[in-house]
Amino acid sequence: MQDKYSPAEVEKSAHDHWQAIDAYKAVEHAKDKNGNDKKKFYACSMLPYPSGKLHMGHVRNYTINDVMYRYLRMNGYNVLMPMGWDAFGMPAENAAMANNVPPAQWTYANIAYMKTQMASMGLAIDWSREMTACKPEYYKWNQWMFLKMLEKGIIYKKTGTVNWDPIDQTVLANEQVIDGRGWRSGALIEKREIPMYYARITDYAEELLDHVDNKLPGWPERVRTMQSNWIGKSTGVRFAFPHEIEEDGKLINDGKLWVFTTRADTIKGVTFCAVAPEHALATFAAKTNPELADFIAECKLGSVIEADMATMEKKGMPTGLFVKHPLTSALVEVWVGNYVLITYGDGAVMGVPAHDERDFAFAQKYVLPIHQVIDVEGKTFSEVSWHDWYADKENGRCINSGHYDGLNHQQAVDAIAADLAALGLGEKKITYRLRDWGISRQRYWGTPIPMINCSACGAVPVPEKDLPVVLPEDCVPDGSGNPLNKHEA
Ligand code: ANZ
Repeated sequence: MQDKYSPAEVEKSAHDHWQAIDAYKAVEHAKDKNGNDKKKFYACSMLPYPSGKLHMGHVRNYTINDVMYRYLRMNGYNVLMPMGWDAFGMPAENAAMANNVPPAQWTYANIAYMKTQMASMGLAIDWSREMTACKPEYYKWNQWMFLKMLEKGIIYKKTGTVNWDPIDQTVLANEQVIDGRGWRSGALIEKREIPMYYARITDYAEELLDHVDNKLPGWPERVRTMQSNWIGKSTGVRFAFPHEIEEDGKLINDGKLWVFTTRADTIKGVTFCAVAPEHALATFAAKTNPELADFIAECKLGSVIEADMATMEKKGMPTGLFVKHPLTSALVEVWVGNYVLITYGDGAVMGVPAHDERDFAFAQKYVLPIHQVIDVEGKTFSEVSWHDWYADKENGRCINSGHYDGLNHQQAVDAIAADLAALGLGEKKITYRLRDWGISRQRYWGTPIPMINCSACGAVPVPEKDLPVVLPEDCVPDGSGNPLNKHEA
């Protein structure tokens, strides 16, 4: 027994011994002393991103699982602790640019170094079960799953909006856009529509919500709330303002301007409609209105981040186009509003400035009429400043709304939805904030999408037997364009 603990000696000899006997190699059927299969336990930690060096968060994380491993093993379990590297992604591209080396080289060097650090901790890892996300033998299975999901229609292609840097000719991540400019070029960022692959996660919105509400025992309330806000279920009415706006002899969107509202009870308070800058009516009006075209272009320069859009100054311009109110047939002017998102609902809203705070700000700025249709007993309405109670669903009653007068929120929504349905112009609808997940990031250092873009027959899935589609590892991104486009092979 030594009287002083010398980690360099003691730990080294223990590690050497464990290595010599392959102490942490997991076997599939370990037996107890009676010859029965031991109970299995899979102790997989979060796999690290190979950023360069382990940090103390890693040390804590892996120590916890290491302790659990040893405890369970001493209690007769057959334990498996694998390890792996979450090795694709943008930091490797950034490091590659800074050091002028391929991301692959930087990544593999980091993995080698971090592995020596893990080894020096003596973690009970079965290194024969190591995986590295940027290696073809691993991402082959990403590609295989992609093809399976494509086959099932869970993965599909459509145009999506991205941040486009016009100088560097590249797609930027949200965090690479600083005050509307590219982090490297300083260029004003454009929103650009490009074809991308998406996973249809919105098909699972209700199931996800059910899990958040009922099947996450023990999860903190805060996490549940965040999850359900992210899914963002919204119950309302989708309806159309009919119109006769034609382009090349054809009615635009079949002569209907669709909107989604959670406040159908305020339908008689509509004093304008607002569409997103990307909406078909906006595009059409801009063709003959250069000022509007400039405004739309300016809107497209802005952020694609929803939180930014919520707080920015409300701006708009009239299109000169009119639609008809579905219940009164009154003409309603269509505006383009920078606060209307093309990606939510139908990319258009009915403007009810008396009862919606954004519409109120908009109407004040552009001197549009404000028409009160909800009254709360004991409150006095004002057209000059906004009050929270204007949107009160609990205590509000319809006024100035013809035969809906006196109804409360739910009664009015039901009656109005029924009347719109009878006209064939609307119905109750559930909308989710959750968006389908864009899985092609248009960058280099990631799993290649296993599709062949054939000039004759379009996008064709790579046959399963030809997987993996291998990513070249010798590209050095320089920040301009995608390095794969410049790769000869
Ligand atoms: C008229 C109205 C009157 C509204 C009122 C609210 C209060 P959530 O709860 O998030 O679903 N909206 C609909 N589509 C939009 C889009 N593409 N971009 C921006 N806003 C949009 O919110 C639904 C409400 O958000 C809808 O109800 C609509 O404004 C607006 F007193 O319609 B509301």
